[in-house]
Amino acid sequence: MPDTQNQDKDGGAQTPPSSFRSGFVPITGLPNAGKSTLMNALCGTRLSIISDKPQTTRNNILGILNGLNYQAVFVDTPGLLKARNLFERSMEGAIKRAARDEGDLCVLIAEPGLPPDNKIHLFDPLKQVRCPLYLVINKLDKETTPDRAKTAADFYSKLLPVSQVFHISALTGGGLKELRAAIKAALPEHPPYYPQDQLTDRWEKFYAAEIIREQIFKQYSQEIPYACAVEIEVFHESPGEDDQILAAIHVARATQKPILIGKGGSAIARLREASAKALGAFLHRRVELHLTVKVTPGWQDNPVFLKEIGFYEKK
Ligand SMILES: Nc1nc2c(ncn2[C@@H]2O[C@H](COP(=O)(O)OP(=O)(O)OP(=O)(O)O)[C@@H](O)[C@H]2O)c(=O)[nH]1
Ligand SMILES: [Mg+2]
Repeated sequence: MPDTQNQDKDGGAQTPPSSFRSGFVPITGLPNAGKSTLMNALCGTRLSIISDKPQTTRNNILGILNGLNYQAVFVDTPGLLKARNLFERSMEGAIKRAARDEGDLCVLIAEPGLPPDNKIHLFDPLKQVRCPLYLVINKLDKETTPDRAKTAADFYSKLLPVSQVFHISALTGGGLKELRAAIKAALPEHPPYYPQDQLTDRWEKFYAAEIIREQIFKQYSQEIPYACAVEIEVFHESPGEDDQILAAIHVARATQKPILIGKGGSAIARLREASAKALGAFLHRRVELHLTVKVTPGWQDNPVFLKEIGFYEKK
């Protein structure tokens, strides 16, 4: 569980004043648009894992920003996708629930330029959002052609009921102050949904699995990160001793196991070392990590397995 105080920079308050604003703000967009980077930047804490590969985030993760007289509950969602199996359908359901049904304000984050033609239909659910829709054009730090930001703004504003447009860099923080202020202004009057020192709805075990997954995304290429699911089998804390964490990495096919393990176990040893270091930094404790690789054929279509590892949410 992250321990950084996520009070908004304009100061924090623990007692909600009478005109308190609070609401849910789903962040949606195509894979790799920068949703997780944006949520982390808005909350000032690293809550969601990030990689340069698409489809890193797999389920809805809350990031709670506590301000002086408001609480914004951001919902980082998986990238908009065309589901090919039960696992991806559960991701798709999570996006639709957040963006279409549960949001008080929806943030659509997009890269400059036009989306690929074959992805345009993925935005259809956003045509029916019941809340205001903010369009956020991201990655302007690396954009050398200003016209492409305008092209994106025009395209999405025509396609969807966009109420305001913002230009930002989630990576450098450019434009975030204005976006944060506009988000605050759009929240309905409501008491805080969560205690005002809470940062997220997920706990250490979930983060342990996510941190190992992030290292898998960093270390392996092609289909391997997508074939893996991480299950924390043991998470044992004992005062004065290193945490003992036993994690199983499930792969979908037997041929993927030797790739994950590498020659003489070299790849899995590197993964274990990098993951233990990242977990130790996250938990502020030393971690003894054990990894096993299990072949769980077709886990992406196995409802019992998906439920066990927390990815199968009801529609
Ligand atoms: N240059 C630049 N890169 C960015 C910016 N925001 C995000 N990125 C990079 O874009 C990649 C994807 O970022 P994520 O935050 O993981 O994107 P996402 O939309 O959550 O992706 P999925 O979870 O896979 O759908 C990472 O390599 C980020 O570092 C930005 O403002 N500028
Ligand atoms: Mg993400």
